[in-house]
Amino acid sequence: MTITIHGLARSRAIRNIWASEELGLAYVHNPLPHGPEGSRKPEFLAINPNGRVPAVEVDGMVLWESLAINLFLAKKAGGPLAPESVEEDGLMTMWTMWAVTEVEAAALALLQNETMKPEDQRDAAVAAKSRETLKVPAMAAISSATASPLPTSTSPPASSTCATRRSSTTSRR
Ligand SMILES: N[C@@H](CCC(=O)N[C@@H](CS)C(=O)NCC(=O)O)C(=O)O
Repeated sequence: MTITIHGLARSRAIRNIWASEELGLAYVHNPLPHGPEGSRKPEFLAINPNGRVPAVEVDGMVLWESLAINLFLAKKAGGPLAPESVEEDGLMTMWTMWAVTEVEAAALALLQNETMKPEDQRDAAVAAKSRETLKVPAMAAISSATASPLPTSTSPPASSTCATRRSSTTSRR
């Protein structure tokens, strides 16, 4: 399998880099910067017309949306991270959709307003509201090791933000 992952490691591309590492897949990482010099260049818009990273190319097939990419990679690679049944596939899709629709926005707002932004630009009210939003019952369920249907995992290889830019192309593995 030939995989190219476009997008800075400090972006949602980290999800695909992390998944590839967990799956033991070789990949080429193109740390494409955001904006006119990178994600909005015509060459990249031909890959992802949304102008956002990540996008991946797998054996000539193009995929974007970081979590859809991860589900694809898990299934394509097979092994312990792939679903063993339609039922398990359903659970993987359910938790993935839940993460992106119910958790991501509040988690990002909390992260930005508690750690990522310069202190004088942080909004404590937004952080507090985000923290409340994240207190959904399912969050408590996955916090409990015994109640969790999710496998334990290693730590991510790098912090995930959308903040910095790099420009070189690097090969992994
Ligand atoms: N739902 C998309 C979100 C992609 C996204 O917002 N990516 C950000 C980086 S984390 C981006 O490309 N920002 C640059 C831009 O919008 O120009 C995914 O999960 O892949």
